[in-house]
Amino acid sequence: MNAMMTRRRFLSIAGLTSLSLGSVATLAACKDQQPGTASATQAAASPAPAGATHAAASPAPAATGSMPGMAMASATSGPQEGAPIPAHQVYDARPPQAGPETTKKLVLTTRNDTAIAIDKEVGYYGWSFNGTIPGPILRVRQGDTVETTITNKGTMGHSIDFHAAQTPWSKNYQIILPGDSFSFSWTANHAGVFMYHCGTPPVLEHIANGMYGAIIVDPPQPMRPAREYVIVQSEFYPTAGTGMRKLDLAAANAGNPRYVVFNGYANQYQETPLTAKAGELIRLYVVNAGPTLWSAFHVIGALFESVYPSGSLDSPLHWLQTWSIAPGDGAIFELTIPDPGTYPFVTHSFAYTGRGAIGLIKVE
Ligand SMILES: [Cu+2]
Repeated sequence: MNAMMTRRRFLSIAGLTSLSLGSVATLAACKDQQPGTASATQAAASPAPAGATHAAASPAPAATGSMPGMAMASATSGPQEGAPIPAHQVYDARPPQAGPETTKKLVLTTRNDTAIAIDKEVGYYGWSFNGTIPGPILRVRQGDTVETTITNKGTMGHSIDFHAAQTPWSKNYQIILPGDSFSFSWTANHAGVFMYHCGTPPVLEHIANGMYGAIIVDPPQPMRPAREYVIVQSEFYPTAGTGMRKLDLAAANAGNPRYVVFNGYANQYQETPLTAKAGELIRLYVVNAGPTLWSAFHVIGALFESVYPSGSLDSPLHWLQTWSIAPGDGAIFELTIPDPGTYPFVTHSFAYTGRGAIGLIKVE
């Protein structure tokens, strides 16, 4: 691991960070959901100016032991398995709009105390950005400067990795210790939809536990008006049984999830369908957070008028039936559904479809 940051170098960067944080006057409206509350309200991450709540940087904790971020998951400590699960709130799949300002301020908080429901009987002690799984939907415009501040309110080291960014991993994606904040800027050079996630080793555990989300980068010329939704596919690997569960690390390593879900909860858009009007253009921004399985994204009863592979706007393909999205990738789907009715969206990888990866689009 000689490429990883040394503690000395990390503390050096953390020190610089705490100096720079004072200039972060206005922060994004990324509502930080508190522990114990339901998981899934979208922490609207539009870089809107309101809601400056995360400006203060906590002092760095005293250095003890070695790299907290390298610690293994706390799957055997902390809250107890079998406890009652929290109420679920439907994750709002509607993306925020990007504001007109060319400098966007994003504020993300990492946590280890995000208790969520995965279905009606099973909950999970997850880790998160801003207290929801997935984290907030972020949206900026191509060319924007994105001033990002990560505050670690967790119990171990966390980090950030924006797939939308071209920025040095060795400087900006390194481990942030509990209690610390870190700020850096990057330029959104390419439009599309991208994953963001925690990249702290073991990355499998940080993603499996919920540390991911989607960021949309709009092109300079806006895409056609459409009914837009963001769908993040991911896997959960809870231990067997009902009530609150923790990570089953063996299952995660085997790539054998109990659940494959859209936006953090099994089948949630069956009970609360996404909606559209007949003949209306629908645009789905889909990210496959994994951590391990591919998504075979498909809408039953419809074809994709356009698919933008990997979220890239340069080379759309037309009239496709199913599109494969690798873990860590995204794609934009445009479709128009001419007839009213109910149209399921699934991963067409059917060993996993029944584990929670079915939603509905209700067309009226
Ligand atoms: Cu993490």
